[in-house]
Amino acid sequence: MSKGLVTLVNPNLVHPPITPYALDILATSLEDAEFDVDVLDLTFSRENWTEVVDAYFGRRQPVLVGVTIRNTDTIYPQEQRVFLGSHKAIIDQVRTRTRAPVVAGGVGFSSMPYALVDYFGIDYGVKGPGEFTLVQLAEAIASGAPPETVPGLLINKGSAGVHRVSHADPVVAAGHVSLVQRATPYRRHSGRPDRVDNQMYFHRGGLGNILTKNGCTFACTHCVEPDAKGNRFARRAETAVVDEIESLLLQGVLDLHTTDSEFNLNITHSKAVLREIVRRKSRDASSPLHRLRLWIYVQPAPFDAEYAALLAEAGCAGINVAPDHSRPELLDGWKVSAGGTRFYDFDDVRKVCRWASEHGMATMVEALLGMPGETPETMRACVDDFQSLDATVVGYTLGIRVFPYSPLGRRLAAASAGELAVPGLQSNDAEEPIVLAPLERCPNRVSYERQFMFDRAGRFRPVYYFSPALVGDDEAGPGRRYDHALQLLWDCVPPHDRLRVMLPTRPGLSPEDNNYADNPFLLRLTELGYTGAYWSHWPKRYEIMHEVPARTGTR
Ligand code: B12
Ligand code: SF4
Repeated sequence: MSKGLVTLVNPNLVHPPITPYALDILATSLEDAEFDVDVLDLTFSRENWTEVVDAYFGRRQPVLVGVTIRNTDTIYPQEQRVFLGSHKAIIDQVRTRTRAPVVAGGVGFSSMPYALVDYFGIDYGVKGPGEFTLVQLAEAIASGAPPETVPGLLINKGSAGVHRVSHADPVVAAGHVSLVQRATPYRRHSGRPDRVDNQMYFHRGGLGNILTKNGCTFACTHCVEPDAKGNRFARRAETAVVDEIESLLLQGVLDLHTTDSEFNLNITHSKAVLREIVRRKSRDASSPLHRLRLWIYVQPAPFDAEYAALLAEAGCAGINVAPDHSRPELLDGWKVSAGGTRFYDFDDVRKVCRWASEHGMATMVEALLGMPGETPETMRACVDDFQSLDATVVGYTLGIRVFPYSPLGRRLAAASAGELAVPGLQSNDAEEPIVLAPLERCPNRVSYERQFMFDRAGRFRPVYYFSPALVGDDEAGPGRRYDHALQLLWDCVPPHDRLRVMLPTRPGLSPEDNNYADNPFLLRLTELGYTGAYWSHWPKRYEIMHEVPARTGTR
């Protein structure tokens, strides 16, 4: 007999749509624990989500509602669009239709969980992997046990604030390994109204997704992931991963993007997953794995010739590598292991591109410009180095989103000390100088986290960092801070090489845009039936934008 119904809501209204993988994982664990589960996916109801919410809760009353918050905002410096307002509107609507408690989780949520439990006015939150904690919460609710019995749970105590039930073991609290279901495949579905429709996402977004491990043991200065996901690798059994890949392929989801923080860290496990794919392919000529096109996120190291060959044999179509920069003086102390040691140099990037090209795999290489210490000279040098790579596409981002628990966020809050407007702190919507207080000077975590997203009046004002040495003398307000550097960057890239380059833009500078959220080129791609990582089609963007939608199949 079922222990009760749990409803899982996806409030992500951004297109092209991205499969809310988390809900498949959570649904698998809840089902295994004998709960009924409904997924209420609002991504394809952007225009009429209110009616969809009302109709659903008119029909079904759960014991618990779970909401996944994948992104807080675009983290795109020239746009700085925040999604929290629409998420809150959806949560508010849900709460008018049911008295069931509401719990939120997700990677975006986990980057500022106390502030978001408070802002959404919800009952509970889960930072990091949720599959075991959510089941424990549902069990507690079903059996009438107090939520304080659920380790790791954030509880909203109203005027007494948001509190977290501590884990007995601090390693579990930060590493999250034992909170990840690693043994068996997550159940993926298509065409079921009460589950994530994986095939629909593939047809409308061109990609499916697969997780091989959770977390990251590194400590790169700008990155939220070790804190938000877990600072240890929770490696899934490779047979479970490949079973799940087969299940998606049999549903017609042929392009899969890894959702690991980085697929090549830890490389031994990554090779084990690839070997399992290769083993099954070579054993069975009719295996669905022969149709796999895999798209991966990696760091420049570790990477070797054997790895490149395995990737190609397994069906990897494209590699997205994020070296951030080429200059050692900027990478030192920026891209680092937990011990503070840099783990690659620019030569490693050249090797990745060379090996990929030898095996016919596409590459996207990403630079992150504007970090502390960046000057027009280091930026020019970085562009020259990146343009010299044998890469399919090179992408540049100008400016860095600052989160409460990234090393950069903590460092800037310490420097600001609740008093100083540290040079480089920026937000397009700032109406006053940005001052950040470190955690120990804040009355609680809600107020520490809030200052990275809201101003003192409660308006959205996401905080970014942009090296002051890149700003022109005639800056005309916070939203125009990037103008000089944008122009310089565009001037650095020779026109004959622009086709393969993704440059940031501001309105009026170019019709191009490398922001994934509601990007006209990406929407066009999926309308035309293109699949795979969007960047792989970037060099053909002008032809594609003029193409007539003639087919319904995929390409
Ligand atoms: C792969 C990836 C992409 C790929 C996705 C490909 C695909 N088809 O899936 C691409 C390149 C397309 C992409 C695009 C974008 N991405 Co992205 N992406 C990722 C990445 C690496 C994996 C996301 C993922 O699926 N993880 C696996 C799932 C299973 O994990 P999860 O969602 O965290 O779920 C677990 C827990 O969080 C928890 N949980 C989740 N929901 C819930 C709900 C409840 C109730 C509970 C209890 C628990 C819970 O349990 C789950 C299972 O353990 C993450 C970083 C990361 N390591 O997670 C960034 C990340 C999520 N992306 C990010 C961003 C900003 C974007 C874009 C907005 C960028 C842009 N401007 O274009 C777009 C969003 C587009 C959209 N439509 O939503 C940011 C979000 C930051 C933030 N604070 O908002 C991240 C964190 C990257 C970063 N370091 O900044 N992305
Ligand atoms: S950027 Fe660094 S810390 Fe972040 S996921 Fe990648 S390797 Fe880990």
